[in-house]
Amino acid sequence: MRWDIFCQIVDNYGDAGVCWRLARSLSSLHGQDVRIFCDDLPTLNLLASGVDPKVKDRIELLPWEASYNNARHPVKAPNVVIEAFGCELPERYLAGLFIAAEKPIIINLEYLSAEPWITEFHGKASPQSHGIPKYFFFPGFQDEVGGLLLDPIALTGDLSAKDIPPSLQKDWANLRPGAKRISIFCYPGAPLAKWLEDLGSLNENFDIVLTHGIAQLLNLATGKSISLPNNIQLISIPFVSQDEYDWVLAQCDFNIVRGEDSFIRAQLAGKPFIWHIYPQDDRAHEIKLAAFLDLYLDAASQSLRLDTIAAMTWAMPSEWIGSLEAWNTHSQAWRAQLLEKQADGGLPARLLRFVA
Ligand code: TRH
Repeated sequence: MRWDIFCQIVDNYGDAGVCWRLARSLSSLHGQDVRIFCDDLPTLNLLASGVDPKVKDRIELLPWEASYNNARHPVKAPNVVIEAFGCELPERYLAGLFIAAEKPIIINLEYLSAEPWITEFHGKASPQSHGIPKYFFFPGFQDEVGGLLLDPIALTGDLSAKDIPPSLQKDWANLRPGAKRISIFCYPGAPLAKWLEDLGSLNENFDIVLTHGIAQLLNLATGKSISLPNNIQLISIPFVSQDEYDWVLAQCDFNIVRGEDSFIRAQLAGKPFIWHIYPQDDRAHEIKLAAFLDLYLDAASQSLRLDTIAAMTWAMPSEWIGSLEAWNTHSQAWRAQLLEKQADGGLPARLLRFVA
């Protein structure tokens, strides 16, 4: 089938990250023809860079306007149109669909959630005055919903420590053998300086991999360059491609992640993590975090449960680090459970079955 994915970048990288991962899975795991129309092509290209041309060249990454300016458009009407995160389709593109011989199906791909209510709404029709069928599709953890975005890398776990991406070789050479590795990709507002100072009070070496922009966040928060004891080494890495960032997550002992896509990758890496959830004005994120923790910690002991909740709500590391080993074992079991529950192929495969 032919798929058109519409991606509007509201902020940050998650919108592009999810669309690219979906496009790639549909194309390379399921042989689908995919085009992405994006209002910020440079960001999308950055995430998708470094991918084997055999994979990348089969997916068309196009500017938003190409969806209605492209002369080939009327003869290449898609079978499925994805509105990622409910973005609105360009009117002129929609007008082209009205005159297409065969009408496509439109999918409103929603935000990921662990909340129970999504089981009621997943797959429901969203009738439109224009008459083209449209449905809600909710990614999630439960069996009855749209699943998780499994991609070829998650399935093979093919992220060997030896294959250091060229863009990271210089920084990776600074890592100290035996030091615990922590990567950080969070939003402004995390109490990072205090968190790192507390880590510095522990009797262990930590190498802290700061993703693009995090060092500036730290300096802004403290108003000066932060000074930390010698057991803490800060290593700033550049913004890398999505594959390279997945590799970083797999090489660290602990990851701080955020949003939606890195949150899932951290779980598939099978390592303990802090999810810095996207903050919402109405505090809806607190309910979302609690719903996830309910599922994630269902099989955990009482002490691991309390320590994980403390860590996820930014308690200082000294308060919960004693549970790290148990948390590590739990993370591996959680990864195995996720893969088992998504053995049907997860989101891309469920989307295909839904459309069929
Ligand atoms: O960037 P995010 O915070 O994205 C979002 C947006 O805020 C979005 O509006 C919101 O709806 C959503 O979160 C919930 O976090 P996320 O989802 O983890 O996306 C980041 C993407 O960037 C992910 O695909 C990984 C990728 N990435 C790289 O490719 N290279 C890098 O160096 C880093 C740090 C990330």
